[in-house]
Amino acid sequence: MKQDTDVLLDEKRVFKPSEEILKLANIKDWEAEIEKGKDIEKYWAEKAEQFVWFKKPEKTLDESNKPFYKWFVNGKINMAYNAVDRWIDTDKRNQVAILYVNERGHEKKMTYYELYREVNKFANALKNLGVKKGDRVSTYLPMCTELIVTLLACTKIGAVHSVVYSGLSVGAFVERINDAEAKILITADGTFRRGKIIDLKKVSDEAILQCPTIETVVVVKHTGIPIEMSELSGREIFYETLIEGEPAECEAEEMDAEDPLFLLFTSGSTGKPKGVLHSTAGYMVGTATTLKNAFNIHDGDLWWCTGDIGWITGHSYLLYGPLLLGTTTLVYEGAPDYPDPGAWWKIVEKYGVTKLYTAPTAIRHLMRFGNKYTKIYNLSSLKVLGTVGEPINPEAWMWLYENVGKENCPIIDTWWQTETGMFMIAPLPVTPLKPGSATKALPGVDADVVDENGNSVPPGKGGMLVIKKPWPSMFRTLYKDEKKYVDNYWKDIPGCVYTAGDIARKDKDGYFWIQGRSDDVLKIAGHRIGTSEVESAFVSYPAVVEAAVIGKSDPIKGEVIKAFVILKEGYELKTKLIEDLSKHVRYELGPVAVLGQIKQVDSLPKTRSGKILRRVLRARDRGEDVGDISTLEE
Ligand code: 6R9
Repeated sequence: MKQDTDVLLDEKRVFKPSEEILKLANIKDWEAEIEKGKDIEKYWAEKAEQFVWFKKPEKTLDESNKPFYKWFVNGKINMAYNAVDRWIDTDKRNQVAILYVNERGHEKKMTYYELYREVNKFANALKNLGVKKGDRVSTYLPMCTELIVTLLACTKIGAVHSVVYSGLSVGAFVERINDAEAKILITADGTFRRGKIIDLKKVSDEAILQCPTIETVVVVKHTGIPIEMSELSGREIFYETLIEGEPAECEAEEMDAEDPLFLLFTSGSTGKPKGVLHSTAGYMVGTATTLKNAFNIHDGDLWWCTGDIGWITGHSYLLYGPLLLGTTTLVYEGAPDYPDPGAWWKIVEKYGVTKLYTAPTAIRHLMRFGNKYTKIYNLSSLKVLGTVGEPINPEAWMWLYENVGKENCPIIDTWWQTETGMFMIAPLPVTPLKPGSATKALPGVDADVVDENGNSVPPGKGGMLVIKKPWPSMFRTLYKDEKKYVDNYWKDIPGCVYTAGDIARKDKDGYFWIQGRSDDVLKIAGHRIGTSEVESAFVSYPAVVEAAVIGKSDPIKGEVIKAFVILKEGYELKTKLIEDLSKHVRYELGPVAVLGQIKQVDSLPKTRSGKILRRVLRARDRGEDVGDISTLEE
């Protein structure tokens, strides 16, 4: 949701931590910790000591080939070893690692030891399928324990995982698998959603026909609906058949600190989604440290991140961060309001969730039902709340603070990105909070708001949000596109500065107020989608000649799609065509592409070089001044 920061900068409310929060805090002095984090090498080197290394790094940071930074040079480490194996020899062995719950009330608990055994079995099975270090393995799975097992099994043997979000459809699926040149696909029969079962296998069957690199499809029986397995023997195999009889021990592959860990596709402002590549050690250090700091994680916590594993939020803070800290992580499969709008609060009460991390769009959705449901259930186990995905508007912040947190829980508004891998701007529980501000950069992170010359802008003035020093869990490149990595992120400002693509302001206290994207990336219900992707989906429909797409603000989703289409002669935008077009876009991109409005036009504003001026469409749509249109063709 785009923030009106002029109004927000006048925000006078400041929420100071209570005595109890101060007492429980791992870090009690926020400013002092930020000071400590200014020596980034020293700070992050210390944080790296929490892990078991096969070989300690020789150097913390190598800046010799900017922006291709290297962290923990020549260190040898393994993710799965540190997230799972390490706990087996401690009293966490029988602690629940994963608590899976679904909207039907079914639950499944996996202790660290059970997780260890299953990861090893699946890792051995993957090896038998010919998967080697560096090979790509894709998943198209619902939120389930097998997804977590798969990803950990990949990291155990050094395979690079590439998760395709189960809400994406055929078009997006094919593109991602082919770009990753994945060898193996793990999918499931279906997923539970709002009382229905969504058939994932059908999507995967259709998509896989266009994915020549896939050698084997592994199918998880998750919902139990009948499915058809392929006739081609050997190509499709059930997960349970595959791991049957596999040994429950598997040696962890010694990975170089910089070896790739995973690929995750995300939308940019131009072209197709790009594969964001994360590497091993830095990502581990960054995610574990920021989670521990921002949410004050300690033994006994029940951590619940409501984000899907298909997005970076799920990778960093549902799976890896929590397990690296030896926490219990809750995996929920279902919608927040099914079977009723008390679904989440019921889970908080039943299991005693202590830390809840969610999205502003979900909060705004649940706010509509008032405070009835948050009153029915006892939410007193909650200690810290957090949000991610888009700016949180002060109304949603206050609702969460008062009705869910009962004015006892700090709200950790975390600004970060797929590319950053970890939280970048966020408070600690002891930070004085202002509703709607993510406060300041975390210790060890150097963020700023600058003009096009890279100079810090004065308080209250808008500018580009940048990161001035490298951070350990930074992405290392865009898969197979180093040029785009450099051009898109590191070239806008002189010197080697990372531009995030967001506009922000700082107030007189140095607090950041993020305004939204400065490029053609939409955030629909917190999900990132590029206008160009949506436009290509439109023009791949026979009746459409040309399309331009902008974001339209929406009270719940933050933004939805408004499309302007030029139709072929003889076509008119009537109900049937609108329906067909909506269906087509959904088929190509999945339900994340929420259409707000489609409008038929005769022409689109373009530059002389033929680039669509979405800025002009946006301004006209909002009834604002269109600004400088000297480059407009006509
Ligand atoms: C983690 C994630 C990144 C973009 C980012 C920004 C927006 C995320 C935010 C936020 C304001 C926050 N964003 N968190 N804006 N306040 N707390 O969402 O990654 O999907 O890559 O999106 O999301 O615009 O640039 P990703």
